[in-house]
Amino acid sequence: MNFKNYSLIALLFIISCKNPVNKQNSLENTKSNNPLTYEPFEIKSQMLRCWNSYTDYAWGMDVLLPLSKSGFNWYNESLGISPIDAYSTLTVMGLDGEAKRVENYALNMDWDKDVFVQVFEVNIRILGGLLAIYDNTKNPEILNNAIDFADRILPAFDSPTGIPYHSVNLKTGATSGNNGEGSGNVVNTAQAATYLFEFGILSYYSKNPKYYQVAKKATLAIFERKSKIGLPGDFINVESGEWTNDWSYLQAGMDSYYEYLFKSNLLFPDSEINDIWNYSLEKINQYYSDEYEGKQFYACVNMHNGEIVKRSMSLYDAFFPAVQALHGDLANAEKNMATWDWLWDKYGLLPTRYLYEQDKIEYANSELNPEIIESAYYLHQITGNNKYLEMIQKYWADMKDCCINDTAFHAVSDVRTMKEKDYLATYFYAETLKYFYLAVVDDHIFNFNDYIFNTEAHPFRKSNFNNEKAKTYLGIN
Ligand code: DMJ
Repeated sequence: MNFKNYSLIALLFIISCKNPVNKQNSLENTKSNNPLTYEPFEIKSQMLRCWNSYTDYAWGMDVLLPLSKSGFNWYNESLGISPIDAYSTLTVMGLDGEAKRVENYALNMDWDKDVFVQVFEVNIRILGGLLAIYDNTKNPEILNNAIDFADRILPAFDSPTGIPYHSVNLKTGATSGNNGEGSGNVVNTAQAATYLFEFGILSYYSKNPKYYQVAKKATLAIFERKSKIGLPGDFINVESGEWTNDWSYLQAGMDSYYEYLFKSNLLFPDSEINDIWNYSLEKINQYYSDEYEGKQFYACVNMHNGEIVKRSMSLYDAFFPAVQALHGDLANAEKNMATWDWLWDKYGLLPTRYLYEQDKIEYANSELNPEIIESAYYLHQITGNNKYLEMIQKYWADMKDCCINDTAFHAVSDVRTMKEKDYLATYFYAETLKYFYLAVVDDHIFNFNDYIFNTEAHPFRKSNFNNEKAKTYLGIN
């Protein structure tokens, strides 16, 4: 089938499913009017439609603004974040012409840019994306490009603690910034220590341990500063190593620190990191776990005494059932997933933050985030239970109801009113559509068991990495 036909089908599809429903205050209304089944082709045609809109209205820019039909850059100059993030989804879906265009685009990208970039964000999206291109193509110029990019963010780690500064200038290597929490050079724990996975892959492919070692130093710097009861805090000064806040949780700000303690080990076994992961998981279950009114939640606690300081959940922590399931803790994964599905059903999307003790939304926006779909996908793959596939089908139907438009999809500024927001996050290409697609494709097209995903859903084939070589290339003792 050629692309004109794809476009026609996509257009007919949009016309047939565009049926905005105001879900406010009505549980009945959370039932979608869209059919609760879909085929891989539907997601692929949506990916192509959204991709074509990006190339039509925002090509070369970081983000598509789908309502104003324009583009937006994170900084003064574009880093091409949407295409680089989209690459692995384009290849997984067999959109090879589009993927080749991104490969060429990335090859021509000159990272010598006088811009301060957020180290965490560009690591998971750009370095992760470039490594996914290399993993797929084995094009040595792409690897050189990834090395060049990584070498430009490496000066961020040159702090007294080894924890990276919030931002680094790609041209000069100057560092800057804090994230608004306290004064000085402060980062959250995820920004401090979400590097083992990408830096490990780069060390493997470049045969240069320096990247993994820098990432490991930052991770150890967080772990070694845990409290007496074994919990890290959520914000830290990268120069003094002092915690600037004493909360501890699974939510945005700490989420991917935990995710990478676990996942990096699945590609590159490192007993020291594995021990830290097992220790941390025990503390998560001991202190964050909060069975409240018959449901499994994970609360915010004080890092020093473990007491609950806030009963809240952010949509980002919906990644955790996936980690629990992959780790083999199906009992907790399934209980946790049920809670997320319950929250989804209240609104027909997840609000950014919800206070479960008060049954109240704290932040009502929702930006087409992938985590709940990711967890249902892992659980469906691992348990084979069709209820998880049905959840994913419901999430897709609901997302179409609230967020589809004539260009692509859009975020919402309030899940109670579904007020439109003119933004399409780069992870919608990298993650959200990928998980919807993978949930329904045959195993012979993509076998879940063969891959480990980075936190931005870039899949890396396990068989590409040999444990013995990894020890040498990453410098693992
Ligand atoms: C993604 O950019 C990554 O998954 C990150 O770790 C946190 N969540 C966003 C999408 O919600």
